[in-house]
Amino acid sequence: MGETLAQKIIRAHLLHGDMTPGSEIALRIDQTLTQDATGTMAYLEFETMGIPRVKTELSVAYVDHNTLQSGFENADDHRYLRTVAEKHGIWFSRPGNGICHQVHLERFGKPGKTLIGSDSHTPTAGGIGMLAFGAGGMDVAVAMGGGAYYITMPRMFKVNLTGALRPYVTAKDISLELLRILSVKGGVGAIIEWGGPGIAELSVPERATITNMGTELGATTSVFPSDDVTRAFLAAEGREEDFVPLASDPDAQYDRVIDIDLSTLKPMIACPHSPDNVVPVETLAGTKVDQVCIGSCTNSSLFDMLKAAALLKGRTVAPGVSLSVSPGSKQVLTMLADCGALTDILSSGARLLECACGPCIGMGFSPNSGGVSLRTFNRNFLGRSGTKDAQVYLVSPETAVAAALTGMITDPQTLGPMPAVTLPERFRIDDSAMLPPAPADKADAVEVLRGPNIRPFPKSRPLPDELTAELVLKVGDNITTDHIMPAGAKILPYRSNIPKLSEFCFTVCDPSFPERAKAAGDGIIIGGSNYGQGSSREHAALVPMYLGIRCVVAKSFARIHAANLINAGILPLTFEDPKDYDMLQQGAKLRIDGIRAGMAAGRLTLTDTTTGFSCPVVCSLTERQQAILLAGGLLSYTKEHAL
Ligand code: MIC
Ligand code: SF4
Repeated sequence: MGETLAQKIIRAHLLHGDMTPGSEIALRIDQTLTQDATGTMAYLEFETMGIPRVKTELSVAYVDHNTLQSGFENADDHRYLRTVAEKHGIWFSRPGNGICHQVHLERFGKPGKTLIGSDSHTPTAGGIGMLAFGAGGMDVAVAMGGGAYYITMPRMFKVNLTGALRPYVTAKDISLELLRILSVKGGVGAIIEWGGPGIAELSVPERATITNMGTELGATTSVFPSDDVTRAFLAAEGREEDFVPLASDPDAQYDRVIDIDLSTLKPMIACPHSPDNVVPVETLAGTKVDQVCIGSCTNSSLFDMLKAAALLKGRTVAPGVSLSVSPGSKQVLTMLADCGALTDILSSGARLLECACGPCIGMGFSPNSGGVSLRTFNRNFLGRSGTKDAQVYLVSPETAVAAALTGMITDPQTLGPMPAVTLPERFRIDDSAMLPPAPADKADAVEVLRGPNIRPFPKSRPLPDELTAELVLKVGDNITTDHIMPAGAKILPYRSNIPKLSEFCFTVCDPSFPERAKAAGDGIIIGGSNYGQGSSREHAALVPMYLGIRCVVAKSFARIHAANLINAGILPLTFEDPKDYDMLQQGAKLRIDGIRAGMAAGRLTLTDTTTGFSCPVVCSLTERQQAILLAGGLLSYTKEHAL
């Protein structure tokens, strides 16, 4: 039987395990990336492993999230990242060089290679035929040290594209349509492969928009074949030698096939506060808009920016709208300047922001109170923009420009003929903002510089055999990591300072949580389904661990967050019968006995000692994961076991 493209890459990198869906596999990782908001922790973890140089083919430290420097904290982090990278054999992408996923695609992505990154949108590199996964910082640290990356072998989904997109209908609309069909849980446990005749028309950056948003489906990753389109992109980046052709076998088997006829698609929009809350743009036409943002790792390529510039040319942003444009990379920005498109953007009244994540993570440009913001981004979770009562919608660059010009949600198809946009055959190659690591024989002389914002990594405790703990928080379905550990300009600077960060934990849901959790000593959180969706931030596990959380019992977990909980030494359990969720009330005293034996048997009993209610809970952990928990987290485990 033939293999899918993802199965071929997995087989070529398989270190342990068998490729039966649902069983644990260990993969050799060729490349890693970090961004600054998760990177500081990842490198602190790497340092504690005592390995002098990374063992990957390539590791890169990007700075793109915490670029506002309203105090010393972010600048300290940048300096730490630059020096720790230089010492340990890691490339350093300076602030201003661009968003990690966009720059990685341009300069480093290679078809057929594996990549893990401490950012959930690392699957963006699937647009160039890489098998790329978002992971917690500790997993990235282990991979940098030459250790394997463990995942559950996914099922294989295929999205088969036929037909061709009509003007004003874009790659973003394909992603939104798939979110409408599958929901934010629809890709859980699966790799999504894209194929069919329709992909020939999609450039690598458009493919990357789609693989980027696969994260919002909960998918393990998403991947496109490597074909003539890939070769042309690599040639434009001056890296044609990195091209290898890759495709699934004609008789490859998929667990699910979804057909989308591109010619029937319309411009789509995701409504507040979830990326799967999708309807056609035309159904909301006329809704007043306060703010429009174009950029983010989803839609900040040269192609996206040129289209936006062509539509803005000679026109003026509506008086009530504030429009921001953040190109994805220095390459994109300088090419916009070279061809004059930047002038068209600025003349329209747009505000140019840095080549960074910016408004996507609430790092500036928060909407006005109750404001309606249309963004070309990938997430619109409650409060993520920095304005709690803002209404954030997700759209394509074309729909974003239409709203910026008219002041209301507008189907871009009403703007008249779409101006032609062509991409140059060669991109502008200037890697001056990408600093190489010190050569191995000079590394000893590099001093790693730390400021007062860089606090030591918090210590986790081995899991006890009997746990008595307070149910400190009960939350509902689809709790995101933005609920657990909010971000934004005020909080992100403390990503290297867990004690300070803990003051903000879960405050979106309950401002009293940090105080109550601390006072409770040991704590348990009860969650609904898809607990921990969204970001890869391990802080959403490290901070609860610091506040005394020992266990989370949920109806189901998002993949990266479940791994982060285990890495932090927190026991993730699921209800055998989801109805038992209703029987537990916040404040109850809970007990779990015989944890060691129960983990091995896959089943434990949770008892509410306040009411006497008890219920079975499922503990589906591999032996390795059990050992990590018993050791008190992945760092303690790696100290006991060779990588
Ligand atoms: C996000 O988009 O939520 C982030 C910010 O990029 C996160 C990483 C982080 O929290 O630092 C992610 O997607 O993993
Ligand atoms: Fe940055 Fe937003 Fe992309 Fe996360 S989703 S990497 S915050 S641009």
